[in-house]
Amino acid sequence: MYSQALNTEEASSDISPDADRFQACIDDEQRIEPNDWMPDAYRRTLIRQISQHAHSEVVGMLPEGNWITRAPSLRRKAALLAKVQDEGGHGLYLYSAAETLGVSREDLQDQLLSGRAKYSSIFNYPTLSWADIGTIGWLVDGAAIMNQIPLCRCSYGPYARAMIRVCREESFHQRQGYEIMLTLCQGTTEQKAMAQDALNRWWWPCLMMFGPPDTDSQHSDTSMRWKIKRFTNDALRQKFVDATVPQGHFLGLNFPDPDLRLDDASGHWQFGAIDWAEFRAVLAGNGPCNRERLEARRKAHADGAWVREAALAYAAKQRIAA
Ligand code: BYC
Repeated sequence: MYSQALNTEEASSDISPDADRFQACIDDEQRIEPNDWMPDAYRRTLIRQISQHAHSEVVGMLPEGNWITRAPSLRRKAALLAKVQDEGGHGLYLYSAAETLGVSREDLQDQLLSGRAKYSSIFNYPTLSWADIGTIGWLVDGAAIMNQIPLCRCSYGPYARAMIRVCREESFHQRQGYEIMLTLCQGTTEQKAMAQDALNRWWWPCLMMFGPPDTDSQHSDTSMRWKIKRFTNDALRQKFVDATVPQGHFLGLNFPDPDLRLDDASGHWQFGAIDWAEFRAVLAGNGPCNRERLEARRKAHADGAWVREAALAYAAKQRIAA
């Protein structure tokens, strides 16, 4: 919707006086807004990252949505329903932010439904028990916060502003997840075992969420220069591990990593080797649930066709009446 008014037609060479001025603005911590001049590569990088982020929020509704009807109490059901709804909302803010760069909502949706678009690797794993819902809130939303708080200072205005509200809501999601874990860990032996099993299955995929190691991250250098990213993948992964390990120990849980140990000299938790072959397999479409998630998304889109038609018919009626 915003895209019609944007200056996306102008050829924007990345080597020009404009490019120098652009980088000077970034270096000076000024925000870039939709109608400002920007290098094509900056625009493409943002469209790629914001759309992948939006798709992740939308697909991220599925593993948890799966448990709404099976939540153990009315209170848990209401909280989970609200959380999943928030994620849908995050997807919508982010699609709107991507639209300000000149890409259409229809194209973005088509990319996701056709299987051409990437979304976070984490959402290709199954949710096998109620403890998985606690673990997703605690770890997946916890990882999301670590990655997304710096995005509130991203150089592109619409993305940075969208992230402020997203982060506030993610913070609530993380707490509801941790509270589920706390309840399970203070419960029966079976409940605590369920929490441990969920941690065992989700820990490594959560570490992968931060993306490939810095040595293999093809976009990090440029994105850091443009202040889209403020920290590298490895730096954020380490911050997440340092924040999360004491939380797990407080729950009385064990991390599935025999190499995990506190390095007294640096104060950081050192962790074992991540299985990057698994990450690459998930990205190639061969994770445990890739096909199922895409099918569920396509079905939801098809089932929602009548809502879109009704909304358009209603908008047309309103225009005639006005
Ligand atoms: N999964 O050069 P790199 C959420 C791709 S939503 C899949 O380091 P970049 C939540 C990457 O796209 C979670 N692909 O890339 C929702 C690139 O491929 P292309 C999503 C991944 O962009 C609901 C290639 O690997 N969060 O948290 O500099 C409920 C090389 O990587 C992944 C965001 O999207 C992955 N995990 O850094 C709860 C946040 N990692 O495009 C929670 C915004 C990397 O060249 N995004 N790839 O084909 C970012 O911060 C950055 O895009 C990333 C990757 C850190 C993810």
